[in-house]
Amino acid sequence: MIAESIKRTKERLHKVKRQRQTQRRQRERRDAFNISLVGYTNAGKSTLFNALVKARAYAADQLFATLDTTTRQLYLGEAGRSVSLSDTVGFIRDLPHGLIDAFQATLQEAVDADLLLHVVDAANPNFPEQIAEVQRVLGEIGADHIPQVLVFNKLDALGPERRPPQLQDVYELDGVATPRVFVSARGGEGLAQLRQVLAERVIASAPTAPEAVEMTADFPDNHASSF
Ligand SMILES: Nc1nc2c(ncn2[C@@H]2O[C@H](COP(=O)(O)OP(=O)(O)OP(=O)(O)O)[C@@H](O)[C@H]2O)c(=O)[nH]1
Ligand SMILES: [Mg+2]
Repeated sequence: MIAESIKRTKERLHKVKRQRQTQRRQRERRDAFNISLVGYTNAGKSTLFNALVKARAYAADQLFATLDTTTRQLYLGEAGRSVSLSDTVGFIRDLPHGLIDAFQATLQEAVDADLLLHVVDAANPNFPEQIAEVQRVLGEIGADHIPQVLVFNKLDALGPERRPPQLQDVYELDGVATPRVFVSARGGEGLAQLRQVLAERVIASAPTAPEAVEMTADFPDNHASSF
């Protein structure tokens, strides 16, 4: 009887732990400032994701386990806090019909974002059409109201005659004046400016959430196992 009781208690404990983990994940999403990388396929989203996250990977490690595989914490020193950065699937024209549902499901991350980092392959002569296509899909999934920062990537691949006079300016995107930063995700140029622009956005739109305090108070078990 005692063995049976221990077993049942253990099962209950396991269930409670799982529920708490789910709750914590939801809370993290709600409290965090969520940034999603979106853009046409091959624009360099994943390369940029890695470049940004690696820069401060030390701060991120502890929270990785509780987030999706494509989401990482990104510490923005200029804003004094972390944000949550998600890589997403690349947009592409004329997606086969059978794939549209699966594609849109994976883009749910983008719909929930506070800010979209719209990555563009600036070295591709078709970039204006690609931007238009991404805008169209964002409209379709209901993410066209989310503020954007445009990242014109592959700066290193632009000839000297196409190099912009400054790395940071404003681009008119469907009638909206949108901050734009030129970067080379591969070489690292412009990433400091991008972090600065992101930090300004975070400071402007979200009060600092007392995440650490809340986690300690509500989830001592998870907290302890994370460090
Ligand atoms: N020259 C140059 N190439 C880059 C740069 N960033 C990414 N690339 C290359 O562009 C290609 C696509 O990069 P990814 O990061 O996989 O692009 P993505 O947007 O994640 O692509 P999907 O996942 O297919 O949507 C790779 O060959 C990268 O090495 C850059 O700054 N300069
Ligand atoms: Mg990718």
